[in-house]
Amino acid sequence: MTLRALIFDVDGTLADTEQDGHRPAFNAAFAEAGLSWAWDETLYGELLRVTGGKERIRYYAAGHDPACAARPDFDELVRQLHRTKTRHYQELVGTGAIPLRPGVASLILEARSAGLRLSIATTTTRENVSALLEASLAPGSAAWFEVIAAGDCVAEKKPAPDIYRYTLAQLGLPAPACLALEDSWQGLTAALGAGIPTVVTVNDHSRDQDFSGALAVLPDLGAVDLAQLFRLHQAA
Ligand code: XBP
Ligand code: MG
Repeated sequence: MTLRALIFDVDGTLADTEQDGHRPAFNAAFAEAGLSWAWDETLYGELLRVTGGKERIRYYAAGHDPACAARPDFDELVRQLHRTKTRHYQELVGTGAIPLRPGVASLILEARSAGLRLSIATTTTRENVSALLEASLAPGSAAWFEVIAAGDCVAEKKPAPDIYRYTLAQLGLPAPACLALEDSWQGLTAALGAGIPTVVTVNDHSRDQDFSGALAVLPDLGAVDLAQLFRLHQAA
């Protein structure tokens, strides 16, 4: 089937946002709330197994601070921490401190020129996606993406296929007419679960994960151009 749309994951695929973006934003939110929690790089690498910021906070609290997790206002605390974390993340990303990964901008520009439809399927929030695109791709570039499926718009986060099914429904396209770009096992599993052919670009967190079923596993998007992605998609 002819390729009609690219669906990009955000964290780890468009940019290495986790260790230098999300992690310090979580830590700033914990400090602001008077919590003594601090996520170092090693711990955060382990916590990335859990997708979604609120889910990650809950998982950490259950294992490391059960007294806090048992507080009657714990649900509200998690929501408040996540709101604060999102504010810190946007401030940080808004400075342009987190560049896009190699090949990302040129692929997006090439796909736009070729008339391919562009969309996003991510676990993070829509505001975070816009902040990154506007600061690190181009002002106004969030509008280049016809569908930005983000965060809590579905019940189950990756590796569940929900966010990709939602994206397909919004695009009005069948899965084989799309190509997903992902960086993690959770993301690949979500995209394949929705039947979408997927190319993986690995990063420091994901390079040892199992990417069975991917069309290709690449170091970054600088390793391919659009014509090669079309060929990979056609061979699927
Ligand atoms: C990866 C994630 C995200 C971020 C945090 O998302 O698991 O949860 O780490 O974002 P992606 P929030 O699907 O883009 O790879 O705190 O906004 O949830
Ligand atoms: Mg990702």
